[in-house]
Amino acid sequence: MRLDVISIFPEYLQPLSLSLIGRAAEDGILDLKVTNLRDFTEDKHRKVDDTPYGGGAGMVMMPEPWGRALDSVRPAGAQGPKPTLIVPSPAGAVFNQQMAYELAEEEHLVFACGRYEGIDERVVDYAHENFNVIPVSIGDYVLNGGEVAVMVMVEAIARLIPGVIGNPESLVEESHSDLLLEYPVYTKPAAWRGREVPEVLLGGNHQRVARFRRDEQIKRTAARRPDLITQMDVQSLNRRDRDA
Ligand code: 6GU
Repeated sequence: MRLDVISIFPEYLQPLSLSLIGRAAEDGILDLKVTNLRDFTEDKHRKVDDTPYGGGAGMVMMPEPWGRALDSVRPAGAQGPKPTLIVPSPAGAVFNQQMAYELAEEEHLVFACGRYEGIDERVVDYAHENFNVIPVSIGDYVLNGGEVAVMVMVEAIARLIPGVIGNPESLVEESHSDLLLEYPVYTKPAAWRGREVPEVLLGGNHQRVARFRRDEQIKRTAARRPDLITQMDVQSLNRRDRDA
């Protein structure tokens, strides 16, 4: 997968070259490139923002540097499939595991990090000519810019790409892959500070273990994330009961 990030703070994205993601880049599974938006300014001060038309607080990112930066990633009139352009914004659709799965299938993802009060809306409009544009939020709170949100999304997406994670089986049972939260886990010692590991886990009866974990998942989800229970369809619950 090719992955481009455009930002006025490329140093913010440095951690992407560490850990599993960095290894994947070294192994050639990911082609990761961070671009400095200021490299596409043409004035002495490398200016990227200006005051908003209509007034109001803060500054708006100017269209010209963004237009040139996007053209550098995908030249206007280029042939072949459009890359997906993710525009991090608190006004976007909320990112979730389903989106991570879908984006992990893409050949080329581009992230356009806004700062200040946002990017001139005409940039997003223009970008539709060369990209599949998706404004995305990572939750209902406000960040200063898209960079931290991009780190979150890239980690969630990249780990789903074959070869990025050492043990692909760990992808199967994790929270949100099926709308139920993960069951609690325990390791040795069997008793610690007066607290014991649930007896069923010590026994080795695989069917009892599976049923115990399923029940814990449901209890935990109902207590912490009742909204997920509401989203869950009866069919998948029944399937789960039958298989347990
Ligand atoms: Cl993606 N960007 C910004 N600036 N703030 C956010 C966000 C994104 N998601 C939640 N808050």
